[in-house]
Amino acid sequence: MTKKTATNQENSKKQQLAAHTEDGRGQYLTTNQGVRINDNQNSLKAGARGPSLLEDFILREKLTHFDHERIPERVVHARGSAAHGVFQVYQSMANYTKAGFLQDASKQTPVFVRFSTVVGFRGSTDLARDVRGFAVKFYTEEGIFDLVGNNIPVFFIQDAMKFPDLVHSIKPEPHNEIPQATAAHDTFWDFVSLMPEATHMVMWAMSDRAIPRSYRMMEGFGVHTFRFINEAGKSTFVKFHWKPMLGMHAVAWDEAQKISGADPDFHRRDLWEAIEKGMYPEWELGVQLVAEEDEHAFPFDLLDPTKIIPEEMVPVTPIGKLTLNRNPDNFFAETEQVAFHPGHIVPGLDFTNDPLLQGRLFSYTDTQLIRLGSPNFHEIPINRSVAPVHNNQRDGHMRQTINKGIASYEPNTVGGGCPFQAKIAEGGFSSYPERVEAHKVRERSASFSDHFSQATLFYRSQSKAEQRHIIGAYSFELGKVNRVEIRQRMLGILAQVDKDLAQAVGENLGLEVPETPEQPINRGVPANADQTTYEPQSSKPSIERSPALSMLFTRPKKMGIATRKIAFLAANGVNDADFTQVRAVLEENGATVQVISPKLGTIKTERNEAIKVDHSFLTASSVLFDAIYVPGGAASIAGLGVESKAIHFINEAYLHCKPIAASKGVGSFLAKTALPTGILVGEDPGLILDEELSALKTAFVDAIAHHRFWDREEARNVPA
Ligand code: HDE
Repeated sequence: MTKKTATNQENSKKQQLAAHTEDGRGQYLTTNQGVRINDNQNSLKAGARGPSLLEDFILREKLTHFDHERIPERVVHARGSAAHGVFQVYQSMANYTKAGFLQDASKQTPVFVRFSTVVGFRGSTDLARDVRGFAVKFYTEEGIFDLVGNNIPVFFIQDAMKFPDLVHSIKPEPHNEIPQATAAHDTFWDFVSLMPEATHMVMWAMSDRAIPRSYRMMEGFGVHTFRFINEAGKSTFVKFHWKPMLGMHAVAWDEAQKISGADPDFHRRDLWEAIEKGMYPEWELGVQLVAEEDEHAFPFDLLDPTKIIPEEMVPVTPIGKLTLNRNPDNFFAETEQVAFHPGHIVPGLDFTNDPLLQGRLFSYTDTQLIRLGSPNFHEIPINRSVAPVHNNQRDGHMRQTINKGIASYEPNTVGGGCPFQAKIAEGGFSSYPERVEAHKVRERSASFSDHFSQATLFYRSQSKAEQRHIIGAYSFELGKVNRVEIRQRMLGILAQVDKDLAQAVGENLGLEVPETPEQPINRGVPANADQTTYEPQSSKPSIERSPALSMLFTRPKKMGIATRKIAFLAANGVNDADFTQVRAVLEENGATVQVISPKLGTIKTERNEAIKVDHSFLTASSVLFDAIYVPGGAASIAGLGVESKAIHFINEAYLHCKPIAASKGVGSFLAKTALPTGILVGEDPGLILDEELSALKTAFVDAIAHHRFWDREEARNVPA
């Protein structure tokens, strides 16, 4: 992440938004009609103790507007956070696409990016185990392009027809609206255990990808195969990837559940604070390109959204960079009212026949009509194109544009034939003339029926720790399922993916995995169809292992500790050198230090310097920090030693495999915690407990950059 000057943030979209931005500072309070208000405290009454008068237009206007403040939340992806930024291509992509924003390395395209969870309601927690939305609106000079993706590169289902079923199964159960923001209940697992096509995506959702440390530390994917179209009209298949410069990091599942209580806004706050501090989050846009003639060169179908193209088969080429550099001014006006649509594309891009994508092309406009209430949602400032908009669409609720002239049809002569069509050479959009010759059928292509091999590839490509977490996640989620037959059916599916995985989950659930499990039955079959044509086909993964699928094998482009949050546990009498030197080195590296003490206010160092306390143990929790440091100072150590929450703080950070550093002389306090002593400490590079100050500083920074020490999980037995 880099610190940028404010001038980089000036762009056409910002200027456009400025015209719609209101600032009440230094202004009179008025009604919506602009009348200055003299009394905003009392309604109009017949006598001070008398009845209110209907005539009170100020009260009526205020209450009416308030009564209508809420709009329907998104049916999925309701909870989200967004930011403004820019996208810049590294070099011209003209060989593949004529899209204007991908031609010129000196051009910055304004963007607005919204991250979201999928299942929970608007007020739910950020740390749910869930897929994350990663939706990018490019305000290009040729119109709006929305890349409406997720942080997982595949989807649960292959055909849009199943989307309402999927969402109904994962949302809270309809009779009692329980549980909130989680798949861990009977209806979801009932559905996916009957739909083997979901197996691959469910595997990703059970992995650490579904509990990211930060929106800034997760990947994004366009999921479907799209098309690039160049000036000559040649088409190349393309899959889009966003790769975070900070690398990918997750929290522990136990930690995620506790963060949901301690700070349900954890990801929202993290994104907001990073941008406010000028530590701008960055991603590289990568593409996997497949020549048109290679459409059938793979053992899977490019149109099947439950499949990836392994990066080892087609590398991801970085083509540009996304930087988020400005927080929204108003959550509702921008983040809530932004309307994404995979059908918003510009010349140089086109769709494929992926049946999931095709259904999405209908759904997103339709959903904005109910959510934003009018076909004029494109006129809401955050949704406005910076390219000029001229057409003969007219009227409707809340129309903003004042269209001049009498010609609202085309062709016309009374308006001079305007607005007129653009030739392709003038930037007019034309669809790729793909040849289609077929019967009209409701069918699933046989090339979509391998449901397990990429799930196997994913599982086998994970590190030991990641596999352990996947086993834990299945065991947790299925443990929340009440009907044993659903758990058993899921074990049958897992057995198709990996026997050891099924065995480990089965053991945790107290269920047997049969020696030769039966092939799971696909229940997602049309009434008249031949069941055999819909049976899941097991085939060998096209490659044995794909290191790119593991979060731990994928190294960040920018290693470092910028924006990491470090808790210093200290009380009165803290050692000056320990405190100031370690703080200095962390802050020089861009990390944030917060002082946690038994009480709020200030503490005094050994040399009587005052230090501001950021949190008492009452409002702080180890789960909100990336690493912990305990400076020396006999009185400070004694003060912490009588604070059970300080001991719990350390134990919990240890449980979650975080770096912990303590200066020499802190032993009496550490002895009260569950940290290992002696030789065992040396075996864990995340514990820096007996080093001189200079060595401690270097080792601690390295350990924080490493993020987590998951190997600790194998031996650990921590009372936290
Ligand atoms: Fe969406 N999806 N989706 N989706 N989706 C919506 O549109 C839908 C799918 C995604 O931050 C809705 O404006 C259907 C895949 C994101 O505002 C709705 C199908 C992917 C967001 C909708 C899918 C996504 C949405 C709800 C299957 C990843 C949030 C509110 C045919 C590639 C965008 C809204 C934001 C939102 C429909 C499947 C990503 C109802 C019918 C696959 C990131 O229109």
